[in-house]
Amino acid sequence: MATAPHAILPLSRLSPAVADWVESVRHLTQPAAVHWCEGSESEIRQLTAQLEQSGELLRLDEKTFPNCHLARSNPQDVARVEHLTFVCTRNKEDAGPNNNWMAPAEARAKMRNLFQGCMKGRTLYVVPYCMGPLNSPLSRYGVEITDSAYVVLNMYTMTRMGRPALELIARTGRFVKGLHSTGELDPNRRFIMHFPEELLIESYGSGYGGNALLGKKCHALRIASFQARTEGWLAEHMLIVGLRNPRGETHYVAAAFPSACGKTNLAMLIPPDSMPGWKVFTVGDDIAWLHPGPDGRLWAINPESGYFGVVPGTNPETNRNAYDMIRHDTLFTNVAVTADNQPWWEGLKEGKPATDWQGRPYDPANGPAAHPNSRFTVSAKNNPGYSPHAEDPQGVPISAIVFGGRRRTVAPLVYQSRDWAHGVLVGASVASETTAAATGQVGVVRRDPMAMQPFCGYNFADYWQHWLDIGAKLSNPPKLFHVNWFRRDEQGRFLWPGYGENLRVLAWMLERAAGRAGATQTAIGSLPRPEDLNLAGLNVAAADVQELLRVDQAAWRSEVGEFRKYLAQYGSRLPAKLTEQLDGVERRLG
Ligand code: SAT
Ligand code: MN
Repeated sequence: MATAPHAILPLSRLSPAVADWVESVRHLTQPAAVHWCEGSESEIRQLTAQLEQSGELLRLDEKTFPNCHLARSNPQDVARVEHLTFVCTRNKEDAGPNNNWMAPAEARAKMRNLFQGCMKGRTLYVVPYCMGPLNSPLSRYGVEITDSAYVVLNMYTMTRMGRPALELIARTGRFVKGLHSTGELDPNRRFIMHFPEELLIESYGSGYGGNALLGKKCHALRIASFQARTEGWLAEHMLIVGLRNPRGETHYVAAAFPSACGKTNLAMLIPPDSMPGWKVFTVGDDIAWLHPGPDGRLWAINPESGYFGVVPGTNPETNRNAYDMIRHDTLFTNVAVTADNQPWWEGLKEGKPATDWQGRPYDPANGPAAHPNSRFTVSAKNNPGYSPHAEDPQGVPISAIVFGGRRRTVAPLVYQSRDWAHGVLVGASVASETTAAATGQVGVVRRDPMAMQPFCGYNFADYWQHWLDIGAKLSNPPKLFHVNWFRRDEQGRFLWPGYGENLRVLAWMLERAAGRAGATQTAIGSLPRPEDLNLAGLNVAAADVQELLRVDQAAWRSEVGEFRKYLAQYGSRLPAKLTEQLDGVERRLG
């Protein structure tokens, strides 16, 4: 336990910069009380008990789900709200066509109005946090002020939160300010504003996930991506996974997929029985901060310390580790419950729902029992596959970067880019069917470059240039790939089993990175021939494998045309190198 003399200083005296800001927010929002979060277990126990008492948290069956709770959100507040999320840079062009933009002064005035007196009768919590291991030079700090104790509990799990973080802030003086109030939970009075030039986030009117846990998407992606550009690194929407092959060598892969496309499952992959000797370690499941290292390689840390994962579909077959890790010390949001008070969700093989996610008696006529975007919040330490190197201050070296989306057609199972610059084009060209992770229509294909469409804090054209610049700095860059686990046939049947079997594709990538595996050259990049993949013990028809590895020239020509139209909106800011790469693909397609 902390014994240094300063450890007994009240938190409010550790950092004058933080204290001044808290004071000005207190003045604006007029809370009944101010609570500085220590981040201790007893504090969290107390907050939990308080929320149980008020009915905001429901304790689940203690025998089968020890120390697990359920929170039900407002039914109008179940996902990120991209149409209400803004990047407020001084110049509109710096936010780019990929962001909603508002002039900073206008946004500040609007938010001031909303925040005025909004915490009357409530407690204002001050949550100092560190994104990344506490002892890492790659970590960054923030302070979230919130009036939601539920947010505090989530931040406790998702970040290194409390006194040690505030001590680091006091020492370094640099932190991201995040002001959050649940307000009235009125979708018409809801905004998530980012001021990257001021390292400031203001969020009002939602208590849900990425809208409210400001360390996550708001800080670790939108603000951090902006900061990373000026500092020469990358903040990405990527999982980080370690793969140990039967020879005992471990390589690390970072993979970018849109929300609710299986990042958590890939990060916790269980090797199929037919691939003995492989072992998989999770470093992170959602966000990677990537830094060029002194050795010319790219090194990654996971800024988070927990998982805020999609619950439905989790079962022993899809993700054994996740299934096991959420059976204790887990906070569920918007799942259903059984008659004996166990959490329940679609995809679970046992039990049946008695009460749906809104707390109503379950009736299939009302739709799924658990909300499709219901979530678990759980510490990374609960994960049986948590990497022993996940907290290494210098991060882990990345051998391959994977981009992917959810596409019924066009994109083959896997292809490798020709080089870094072509890989930037491949990443930029990601398109994916929308999911329940954000409010709006589900299942429509949209462009989602590097899976960062909702999360890049600046103009994508500048972002692609930054990617190109980072590559130029690396003497030993990771190899870049694209995957699609979600190909279907004309009847809508998935061609690839996914989950653990995805290891076959990852294994090919690592062999490629080591210069060992074969491939065939195509217009879009290198694809494995069936004989280049380890398909031993895999139950997929040869014809399906052929189809998964086919490049449909006509479909790709139209894909390139669509992508060119999309890129046109970035105008003269678009890096010439990217257009050259696209021209190259088009030429090769003939
Ligand atoms: O709600 S979150 O933004 O945290 C989850 C997600 O969309 O990936
Ligand atoms: Mn995500």
